[in-house]
Amino acid sequence: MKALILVDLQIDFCPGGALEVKEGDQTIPIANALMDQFDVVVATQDWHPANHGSFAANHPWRKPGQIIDLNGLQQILWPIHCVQESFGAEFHPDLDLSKINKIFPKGTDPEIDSYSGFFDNGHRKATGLGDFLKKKSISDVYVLGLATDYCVKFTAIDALDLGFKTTLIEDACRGVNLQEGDVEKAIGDMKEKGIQIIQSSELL
Ligand code: VGL
Ligand code: ZN
Repeated sequence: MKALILVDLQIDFCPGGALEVKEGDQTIPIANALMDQFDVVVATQDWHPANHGSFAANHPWRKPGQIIDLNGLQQILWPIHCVQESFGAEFHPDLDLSKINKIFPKGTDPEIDSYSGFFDNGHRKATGLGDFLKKKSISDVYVLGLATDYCVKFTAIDALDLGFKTTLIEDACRGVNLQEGDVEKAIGDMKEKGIQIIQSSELL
């Protein structure tokens, strides 16, 4: 059985959003076109409380892009984004929600960030996504979404580590590229670990 994981296809990660990813919205039509091919479709949703520790604005004098120690973990500071119940935290309006079986919110604990859809960045708490996929007898997962160099990468790596045969749909992802080459490096890291990299045309 095959599952499609849609990572953070939210307004704040698309052009005009609070943490906009270049061409982030170009992933949406591909996601919609692919959903029918899967037994299970799940979506992760970055879902932060307003006092979240990853927001630069919650740390005196800090600016987005700086790195701090947040409860023992290195944390890149971000602009305020994906605040629970806010407009920017909603899924992109063109995303077809009718075919999504379950939504997994993440980043809800103000004390720790969560790039992966499976665990927080300290691997302390699970979101339930892994158990959900196992219960549905999923063997293969396909990952797409935003952002390639953060949430997509860590979601795909955790999927692989949990024993799923894991494939990244490269053209259905876009990255932040805080530093030039970050997306390329993220793809290389995933490939090296054993994640298969494909283009959506290979499925459509
Ligand atoms: C993400 C930075 C902060 C992502 C989420 O979805 O990749 N990046 N929060
Ligand atoms: Zn976030």
